[in-house]
Amino acid sequence: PADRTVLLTGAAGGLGTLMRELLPAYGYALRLLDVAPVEGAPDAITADLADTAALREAVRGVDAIIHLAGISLEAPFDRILRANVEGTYNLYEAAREEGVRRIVFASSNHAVGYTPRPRAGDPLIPVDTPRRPDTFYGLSKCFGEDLAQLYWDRHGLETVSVRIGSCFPEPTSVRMLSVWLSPADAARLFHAALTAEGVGHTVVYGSSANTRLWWDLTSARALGYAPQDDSEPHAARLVAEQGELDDANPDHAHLGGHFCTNPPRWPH
Ligand code: NAI
Ligand code: 15L
Repeated sequence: PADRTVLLTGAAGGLGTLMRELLPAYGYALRLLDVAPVEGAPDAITADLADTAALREAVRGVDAIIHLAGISLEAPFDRILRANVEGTYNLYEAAREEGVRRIVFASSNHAVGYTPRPRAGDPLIPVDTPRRPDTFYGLSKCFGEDLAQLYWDRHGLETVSVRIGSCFPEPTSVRMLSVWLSPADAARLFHAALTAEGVGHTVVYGSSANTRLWWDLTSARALGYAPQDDSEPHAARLVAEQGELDDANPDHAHLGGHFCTNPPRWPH
């Protein structure tokens, strides 16, 4: 895809920074957008998702969009509404108006966060498990997935909704041993989501090939995603520090972990 220009929204964030480093190796030319300045990228577009004129210009001429921008933790409903619900709608409208063919949407495991965590011997959680958002944040990801379905059915705009687990350089908790998406696997998955044929609207979980995986990667693999990493080498250290997940601990009862009990708040 050497000639493919991709708009990366949320380029100043944690995942955006990792993808700015990793995706150019796949041949993409990245156009960057964030409401915050993007360090080391003077050409980045500084715009809020509320700015429909700026979005229209930002999406003009791109082959695809990776949509990471938004509030990534729990926040008051009005803020989630503006950034994640209206913001994602504004981006889809701009994409529709400018004829963009595909969006990769950063959904989240918190769209299904209240799903009970599988115990030993339970089947993996399928992508069509009923949505059970654990926060207003997770609810906004359910909206994004439904918006994506509408824009496919009505307008033929394709989306891969990636229910990302935890994408950080290393897993830092015992829960993350199950849900970790290594940055290198995230780049593999986004590349697969950008290049697979005929995705319509496809929902996938975004994780590495973790030994302790909780959910089913079949739909991700069907895109051509072949994860190379596994969190298990971090297990001995994390379990020694934190202990195994405890069936009596409410923080450990659901896929969403502590988002179900004491969600981390958006600091800004
Ligand atoms: P982050 O909070 O580090 O980055 C989000 C970026 O979006 C920030 O740079 C922020 O300035 C920008 N942003 C927020 N509101 C905006 C607005 N109204 N207009 C323009 N830009 C705005 O989050 P992170 O970790 O990089 O996540 C990226 C995306 O992936 C988010 O949508 C998040 O919900 C999703 N995700 C991330 C996971 C992870 O493990 N990192 C897990 C599941 C989902
Ligand atoms: C998310 O959706 C958050 O954006 C990210 O910061 C992590 O907390 C992740 O989920 C997680 O579940 O660990």
